[in-house]
Amino acid sequence: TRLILATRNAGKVTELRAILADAGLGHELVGADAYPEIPDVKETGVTFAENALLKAHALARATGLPAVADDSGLCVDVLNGAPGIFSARWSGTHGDDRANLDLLLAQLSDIADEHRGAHFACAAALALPDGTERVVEGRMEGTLRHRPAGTNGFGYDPILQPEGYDVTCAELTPAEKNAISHRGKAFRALAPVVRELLG
Ligand code: ITT
Ligand code: NA
Repeated sequence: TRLILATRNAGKVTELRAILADAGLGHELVGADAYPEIPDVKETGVTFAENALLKAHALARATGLPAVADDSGLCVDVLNGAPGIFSARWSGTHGDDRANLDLLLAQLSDIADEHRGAHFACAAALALPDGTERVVEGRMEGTLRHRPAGTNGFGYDPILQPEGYDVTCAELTPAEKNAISHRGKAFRALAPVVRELLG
């Protein structure tokens, strides 16, 4: 069966292909880029789960195929969970990873190491054309560096140091990141649900 990856974020697509293949999912994974005529859904939800479901349903409805979606972000303790669902557009320009990261670092410049706790969160949603839906969540706890380090990954990876590590997510290999990441945890939990519903 074909399974649509309802995301236009290239970093996510790369990670999802590896995570879902490692989880033993035999489905043909088709990126949303294969459907350029389908407009992006407005992310009007107030939680990661709501937005992930909105994205998955939009693609499933428009294509008639099952779709999985990811809504994710960085939640900073001292900012009461911001940027959160606004992570991709924190600087005002959607998807400008460098501007988003630079703004966040500037906002946290006075915050001492012991108060720089944060986590990545991911909601992984599955939607079928008939309206069936499932959603699961994953987290990765860590602390925020004062300066970016590393070139792997995407988004805020260069400033998040996972708990128990002395490197940033951008200094991990893709396999190392996927093994401990919010996205890895969420989609490894979703994989058996996909198998159960799609066969
Ligand atoms: P789609 O909606 O098309 O999937 P998007 O980038 O707009 O793409 P989100 O609204 O879920 O997706 O925003 C996710 C943002 O959170 C992303 O742009 C990064 O800034 C951040 N983020 C999420 N997961 C991350 C990760 O594993 N590493 C670094 N940053 C991450
Ligand atoms: Na979002």
